[in-house]
Amino acid sequence: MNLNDKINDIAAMLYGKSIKECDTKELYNVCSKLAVMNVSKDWDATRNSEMKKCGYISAEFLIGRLIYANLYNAGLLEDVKKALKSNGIDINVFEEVEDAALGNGGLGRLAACFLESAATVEVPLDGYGLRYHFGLFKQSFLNGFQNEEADDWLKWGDPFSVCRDSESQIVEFADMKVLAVPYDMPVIGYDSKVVNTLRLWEARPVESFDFKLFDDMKGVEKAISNNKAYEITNVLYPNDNTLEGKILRLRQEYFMVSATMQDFLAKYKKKGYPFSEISEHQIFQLNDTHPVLAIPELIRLLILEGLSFEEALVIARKTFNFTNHTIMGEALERWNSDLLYKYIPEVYKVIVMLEESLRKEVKFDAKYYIINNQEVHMANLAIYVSSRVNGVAKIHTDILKNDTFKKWYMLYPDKFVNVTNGVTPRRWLALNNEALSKEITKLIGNGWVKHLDKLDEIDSYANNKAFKESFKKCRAKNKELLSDYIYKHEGIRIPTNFIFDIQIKRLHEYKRQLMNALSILYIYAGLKKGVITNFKPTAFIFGAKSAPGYYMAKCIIKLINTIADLVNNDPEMDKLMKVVFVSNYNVSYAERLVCAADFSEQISMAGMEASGTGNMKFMINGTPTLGTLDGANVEIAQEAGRENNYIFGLTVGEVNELKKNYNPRKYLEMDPLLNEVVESLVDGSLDDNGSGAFKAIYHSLLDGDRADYYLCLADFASYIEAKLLANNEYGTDKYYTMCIHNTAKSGKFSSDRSINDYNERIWHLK
Ligand code: 26W
Repeated sequence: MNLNDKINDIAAMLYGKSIKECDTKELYNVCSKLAVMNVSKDWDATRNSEMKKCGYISAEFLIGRLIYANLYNAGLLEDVKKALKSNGIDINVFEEVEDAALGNGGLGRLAACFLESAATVEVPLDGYGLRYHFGLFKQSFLNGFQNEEADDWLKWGDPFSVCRDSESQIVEFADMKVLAVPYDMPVIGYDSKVVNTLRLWEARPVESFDFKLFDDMKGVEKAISNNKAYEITNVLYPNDNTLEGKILRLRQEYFMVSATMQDFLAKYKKKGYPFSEISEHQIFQLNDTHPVLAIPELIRLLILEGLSFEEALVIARKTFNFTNHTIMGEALERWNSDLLYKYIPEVYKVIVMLEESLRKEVKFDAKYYIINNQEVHMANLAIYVSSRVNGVAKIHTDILKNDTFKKWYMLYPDKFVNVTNGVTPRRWLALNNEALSKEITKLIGNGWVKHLDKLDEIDSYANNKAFKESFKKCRAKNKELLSDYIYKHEGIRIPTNFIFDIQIKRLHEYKRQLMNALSILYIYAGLKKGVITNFKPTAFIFGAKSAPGYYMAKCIIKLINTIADLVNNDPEMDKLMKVVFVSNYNVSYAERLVCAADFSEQISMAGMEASGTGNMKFMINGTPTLGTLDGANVEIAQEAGRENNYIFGLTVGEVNELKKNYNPRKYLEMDPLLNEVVESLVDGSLDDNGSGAFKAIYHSLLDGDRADYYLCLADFASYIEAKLLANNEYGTDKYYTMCIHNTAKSGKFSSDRSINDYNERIWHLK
């Protein structure tokens, strides 16, 4: 049957229409189902195969828009494009389809890249998580302040999922029982027979499922209890890097892992293997501490099966591995003991047993115990039981070993391994950068899509005139597309002959969007005074969401929007500078931004960014990094050569040294222009609508014992120097050579490599 007929059949089945009659939403559902049907045999085969598997348990899977990636990976994209075209439909209509934003930022997007890569390199890795009804909020600006709205992603339907309600589980809290209903998505790899599963659990009231369990409740009581059940998977917590010690968050975490562990054990028992052999068939990777309750939950379930605590612990120790994604104190999860005892007492009892077992084994500083100060430290629990613990970039793993978890490392040196993060080259080069992909393929064939190391073959063209010319054209084309898109969505026109200097990531003080903002004010003032000359016109582009309750981050958004107003409305700046804060930055926006960037801002205070993955996306697309020696920037500079990036600022060692005795005012005394810029926060030249936002920023920089905690002022001089050097070198022959070196040397940052590393060092599958 030809594709046209197939598509029409699906349209007829779903909507009783031909595709010509379908609207965009219907078309989207039809074409998605086509991809699912196409892989259904391989999906069955993978699901039912007897090989050892790994479950990647994560509270977040930031999968974004799946339609293009799935069609592409299934080998259907070009044919579907043609089939739609023959019906007068442009496949670009799917750009309207909203992202599934079931994650906050790096950790969630990493989980999505990992699943795609595992399917591609044929590693049996399944995802387990939560099916949030509302994903990360949609962002708009009101007077330059962030405004949040609900993200109703399901209004587009959920065509990639199937609901397997016969595999539902019941999760018990002390005060309620909840039904966990699984929705499964096939994870389609590129050119691969392995189709893994992403299983997301949805919470529903148990009542309609088993009336007897609720016999003792009536009327209103039942209604309240029903609502409480739905509440659990209603919304994704929008905090990135801050702990929310709330009961609902605890319920989410326990709900996710209890459903996952029960589901696994039920299937395992059917197969009839002994419990002692669990880790030969199934292991789990815990994505940060959010799923760590899986450990006591599995032990609890094994004890119910008749094992002793000691036997169950031996099994758990072989079954779990743990990834840490941040060293920020405020993000390390601790749960109040009373809260755990109140809502999941049986699990808490197991945690107490683990604590006793740990105390028998070692004498530690208090902060290393699982239960300390009436709180359960999830990272300590995870490290104690896990077989392997990993950081996400070399420098990050070193910090874990030598600092954050030092005593653990001394106790169990072999537990600690590094696996540097990566990103999928299908989404982050092949699909988002059509122009450059074509040129690369022309030169070296398309093997790079599956083996990104092959990009090294273009390195010898870094000085080739013709290739440089075509690289330049690709960039220009992408900038045009982005400029149009930004005009359409933000109402601001960025001339494409401007340098596109881009910082996109969650808004956080440690990521130092504020330092970038101050540098823009500094350049603005410098240009006006004529002390900065020969400046090439630049558009400073930001994209970021702030956690709704993160006051300082919200102040910084307001500041950048205010600077944008100032600069964009100044006729003197018309041919020199633009500033744009794009609204509702998300995965799909990122795809357009990373392929159009001339410089990638990765400017966190050294020691703070565990890895970063945006930095890798820019590098693969040939954009030099303007960055500190933090996270994976270190490895990026190593791979590409430091001379092909703009590296500046204090190193981790220097940061630690300086922090012993830091005086931010010193830097203002040394640089009168910087002083002027900082004073402009409070001297009335910038209007924060009477909110006090800029005064708050001013104080955070200069007052109290946390003054300029992230060293924006200490790093400022070297930042400006690097930024102006980059500006100066932009557009030259040397610049494009640098760009090509970056793409050529980016092979390491494929998440295919990360998955292979996990498999070799930790999972040992296949
Ligand atoms: C409990 C609240 C909370 C929420 C999110 C705590 C911690 C988080 C995440 C761990 C934050 C996060 O996304 N970390 C990022 O993980 C990426 C993938 O490894 C790294 O590239 C980023 O550097 C790191 O900030």
